[in-house]
Amino acid sequence: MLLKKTVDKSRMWKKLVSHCKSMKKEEMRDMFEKDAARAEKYSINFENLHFDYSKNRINDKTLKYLLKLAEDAHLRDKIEDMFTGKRINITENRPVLHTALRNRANTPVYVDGKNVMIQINEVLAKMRRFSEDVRLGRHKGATGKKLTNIVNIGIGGSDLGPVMATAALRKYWAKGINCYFISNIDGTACAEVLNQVDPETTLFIVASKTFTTIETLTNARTCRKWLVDALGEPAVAKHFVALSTNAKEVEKFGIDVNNMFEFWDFVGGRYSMWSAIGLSIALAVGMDNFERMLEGAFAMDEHFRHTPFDKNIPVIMALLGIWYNDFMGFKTQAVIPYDQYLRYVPAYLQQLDMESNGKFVSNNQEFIKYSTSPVLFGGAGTDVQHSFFQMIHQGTSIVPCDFIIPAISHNEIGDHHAILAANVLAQGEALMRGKTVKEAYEELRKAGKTKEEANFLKKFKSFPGNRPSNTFLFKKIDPYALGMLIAAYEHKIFVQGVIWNIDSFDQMGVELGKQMALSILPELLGNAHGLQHDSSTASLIKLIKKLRK
Ligand code: G6Q
Repeated sequence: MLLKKTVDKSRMWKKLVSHCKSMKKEEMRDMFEKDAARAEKYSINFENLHFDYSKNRINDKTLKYLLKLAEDAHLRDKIEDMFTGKRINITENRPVLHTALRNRANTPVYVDGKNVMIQINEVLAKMRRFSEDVRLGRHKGATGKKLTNIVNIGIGGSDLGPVMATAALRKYWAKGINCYFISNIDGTACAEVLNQVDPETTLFIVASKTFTTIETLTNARTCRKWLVDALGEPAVAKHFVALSTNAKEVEKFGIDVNNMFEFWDFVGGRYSMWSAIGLSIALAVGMDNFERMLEGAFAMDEHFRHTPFDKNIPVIMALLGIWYNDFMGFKTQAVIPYDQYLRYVPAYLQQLDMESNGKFVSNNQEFIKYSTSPVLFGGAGTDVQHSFFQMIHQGTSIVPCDFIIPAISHNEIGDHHAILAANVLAQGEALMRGKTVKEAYEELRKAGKTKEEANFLKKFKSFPGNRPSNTFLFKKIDPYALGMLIAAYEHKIFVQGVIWNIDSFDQMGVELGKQMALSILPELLGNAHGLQHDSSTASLIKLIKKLRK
């Protein structure tokens, strides 16, 4: 179902533009003062998640218009299209079924008349068998030792999910197990991991959907050689497995297809940690915990699919993002987990959001004139309070923040968690309230400054406030909660893609650079000349070659 008019020409968009003009004058401070029930009104409780979106520059009218914008985009139908396997990735003509990977109800999902749940369940069962065999020492290395070092070789979607989730679930790792990740083509990535592990106890997982990615294959070849040099060719069968959609290339690389864990074209790279790509997670935390993560994601899927939009966490997250990005003009988004284990969540979401929605062509093949993906960044609190928070509080650009905090830490030591929680709450409140110049002056006077000193400092010490944030409060970050959290962001991104009328599931924008790298490579290796480059690139090539001589 293609929309005839671009969304920015729609009636609701125009209404939002004019509504935004009046909302720009509103202060959240006042809105909270006038309405004692604001927090309750603009919060959603779902299982162990409390989502508070009251510290946003919105009122009922804003939400009404935004919700209508979603309806006008036929969001309800589009959600069903995704869950039921319609080919919504239109440029690649593929269904988008990461939701089937965690469909714990096991209801059939059909692609070309075939119930994909059968193959999904088979791979899950194979993952269970293998991860238990390794964890219990039944699958041993070539010299009879238990495999305790797990090295995932993959990049982008075949790396970031496992990196993020294994770190997030560190507390659930089996005793004695260690996880390493090699993604970058920089030889340092390989060297640093290989320096730490022992071939006899190391399992290499080559994770690549296509099995043609130059970084992953180069790294995998280096690791394979390292292993063969130490233990001989037959060791490969015990020490290497592959996660891929491409059995032919896996075999060509020299991994037995029996040691391959399959997934399929309907799983996008950045949506693949729920598939065989999650094998390193399952090895680290055990298959039961991996499946708990799937269950959490499934719970969020069900919430997203069946809850009215005004009480629907991913839908509200998406609409707020659109409100800021397209109307208020706040084009960045920070994600700040106040949980050390979640420190890679911002990097994970950076890919998920920006690779999915960083698009400039609509599904109607038109160049888009409105703003799509935000620039997403972040890091763990409280660390980031001591780095970029200066800009978030007093900079001239406004950055809506998502704060994520568990009520209970995995490491309850003294007052650590209370201090952590006090900080996240303080940030949200400070951003919202700010501090007027008058308040700053009075505070300075109270602190004993002279009138002159206070007058000099009062503006520097003031905070504009009226800066938005959402708070995601979980009871504890367990595998289930992690699944819920990540699925909520996936669906947020989906909703935004629907409203922006873009294909959130391709990534054509990464191709040009790859193509050009392939043409520059032979020049750097010294066996090609004369390719046409701009003068800057040409002289950089020359200089690198000279410096490497
Ligand atoms: C994600 C992207 C991309 C992909 C990597 C690795 O959605 O498609 O990040 O995951 O390029 O690709 P392979 O898994 O095919 O090696």
